[in-house]
Formats: sequence, structure tokens, C-alpha cells
Amino acid sequence: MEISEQVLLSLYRTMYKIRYYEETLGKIYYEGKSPIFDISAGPIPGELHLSSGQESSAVGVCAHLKPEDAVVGTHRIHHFAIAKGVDLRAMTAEIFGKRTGLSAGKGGHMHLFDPKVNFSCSGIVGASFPQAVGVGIAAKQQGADYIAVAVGGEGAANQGTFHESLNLAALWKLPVIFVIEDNSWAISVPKDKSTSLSRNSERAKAYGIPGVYVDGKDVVAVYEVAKEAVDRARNGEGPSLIEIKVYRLRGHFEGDAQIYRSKEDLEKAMNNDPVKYLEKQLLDRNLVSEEELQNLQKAIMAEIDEIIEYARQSEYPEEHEALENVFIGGE
Ligand SMILES: Cc1ncc(C[n+]2csc(CCOP(=O)(O)OP(=O)(O)O)c2C)c(N)n1
Repeated sequence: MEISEQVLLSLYRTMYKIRYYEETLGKIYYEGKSPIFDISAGPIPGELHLSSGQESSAVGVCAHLKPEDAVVGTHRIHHFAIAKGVDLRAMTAEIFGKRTGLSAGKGGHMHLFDPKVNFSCSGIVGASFPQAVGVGIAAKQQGADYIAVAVGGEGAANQGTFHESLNLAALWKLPVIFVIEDNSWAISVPKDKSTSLSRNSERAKAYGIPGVYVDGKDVVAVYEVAKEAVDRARNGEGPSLIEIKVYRLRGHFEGDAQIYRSKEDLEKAMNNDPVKYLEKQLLDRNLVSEEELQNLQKAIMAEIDEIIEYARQSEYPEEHEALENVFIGGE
């Protein structure tokens, strides 16, 4: 597939935006959390799972989606949220626990919901698959042409929900795309210690649907296979599974000492950085000059810095607001 210069640059812009955003959050996260690591302290309370190194999967897939299409994700999901067009101001405020956040600061970084672009996620590993199937059923019943994308890690693909969801989506020919991000690790458990096959994409065969494995070092490769899956879903031909080899550049969560990970493994990830790979392609093919690239990066940095400042300056909710707009059990 010939990919235009314009599309390539737009893929790069979003990938760089995600990278800068996450690396900035990664720095801010440690503010106020020392000398003793206090997870509740600082501007970003709670856990933080960053997707640095995995940008190509989100950008390559979401480039084909419309606002009506749903993306259902997991705990490591900022990249998909940004690529899907979630309101970044409100998302950042949410991550900072502020009243101006997507859920008025109640959800935090693992619970981002933006109905305007049909984006949702949760910290329950494996929950995204059946939820996306639910969206697929709705689309089919309504005769609508929106589709659903379920995102999960290779660890999540060992949950029963993954298999149940593939089965129903295949049986009912639902417009669902299952995206598995294989970053090799489920916290500290390597894929070969948890998964009977080396590729989850092979598991698609058991359900009679297409399954492809693609190297996420190259966003263009992801973009191409995603286009096929999206076209298939939109044409009523049913679900597909895409497993993307991605490279986790940071710990499972911020504060993870990564003692389970070898220096070589980390180096391998760094050498397969999809942002650097695309940058090199853009320069080698003379699609941008060094100066243009820097200007583009500066503009993105300024945009993100301004958004982060907005989140910092936003107010925290009042204590009594904790009980507003939540389900409360009882009589
Ligand atoms: C149902 C459930 N079980 C366990 C956990 C704890 N947990 C959080 S992340 C994680 C590993 C997920 O690995 P993977 O799906 O490969 O995603 P990655 O973190 O590598 O992106 C686990 C077990 C959880 N959040 N939900």
C-alpha cells in the first residue's frame, strides 16, 4: 500500500505527541513521592502505567477510526486515548484528580471515559474484550456502520474473556477488532511462561477468523493490517485479530524497579523504538528536514505543556463531591 507523505507526517505527529505527553507525565509522577515512595502523594496520585514504545499500535489502528467507532481499553491506554481523539485537557485533569477531569477526578488514569469519541477503559485486565463485543452486538442490531476495537495486552489474552469474546464475535460476525499488544511482559511474567503458543494471532484460527502478527516498530505495517481489519468489519465480514509486537520502554508501572528484566531486553526495546524509527524514515526520505522536525516537535511540546499546566491549575473536587454521581450501595 502506498502511504502518502501527508498521512505519514500525521502518524508521526500523533506518535510524538503521545511520547512527549507520557514522558512528561513520567517525570511529574515522581514529584512529592520521595523520600519514601508514597503512591498517593504528588500531582498524579495512584498508579501510572505508561505506553512509551507502544505508540505505533494506537496510531496505526486509530488512523482508520471515526468518532462513532468505539475503543475499549485497559490500564495502559493513554496512547489509544490520544490517538482516538479523547479531549486531552479533560483527560489530563482526570489523571491529576481534578474537578475539570473527564469524570470530575473520580476515575484517574485507568478509568478514562469520553462518550464524544466513544472511548472507555478500565483497570480490569481482560474486560475490554466482552465490552467491545457488546458494542459490536449493538451496532449489528441497529444496522449501524460503527465498529468496535478491543485493546488488551498479551497477558490479557490468557483470560477466559478473550476466548469467549472471540467465539461470540466470530459466531455472530460482529464488527469487532481485537488488538493484542504483545510487549512481552505481563507485569514480570514473560509471554513464554504464560502462553501455550508464541503468537496469540494463531489463536484466531480456532475461531475461524483472520489473525495477523505485525511488528510495531513500523507504524506503517500496523496501519496497513489495521486497514484490512477495519474494512472487513465495516463491510460486515466480521471480526479480526491483530497482535502487535510492541516494545515497553518503561516499567510495568512507574516505580517498577524491573529487576525481572535483563539489560539486553531493555536495550532491544530501545533499539526498536517506533518513534525513532519513523523519524529516521522521514529524514532519510527527505520528507522533512532536521529543522522542520524540530519545529514540529516544539509545537507539540508547547501544546502539551499548556495542557499540563491547565491540569495543574485546575481545582480539586470538594470532599462532599466524592459521593456525587457514584453508585452507592445500601437499602
Ligand atoms: C482481572 C485482573 N487480574 C489481575 C490484575 C492485575 N494486573 C494488572 S496489569 C496486569 C498484567 C497485564 O499484562 P498485559 O495484559 O500483558 O498488559 P501490559 O501491562 O503488559 O500492558 C495484571 C495481572 C488486574 N488488574 N485485573
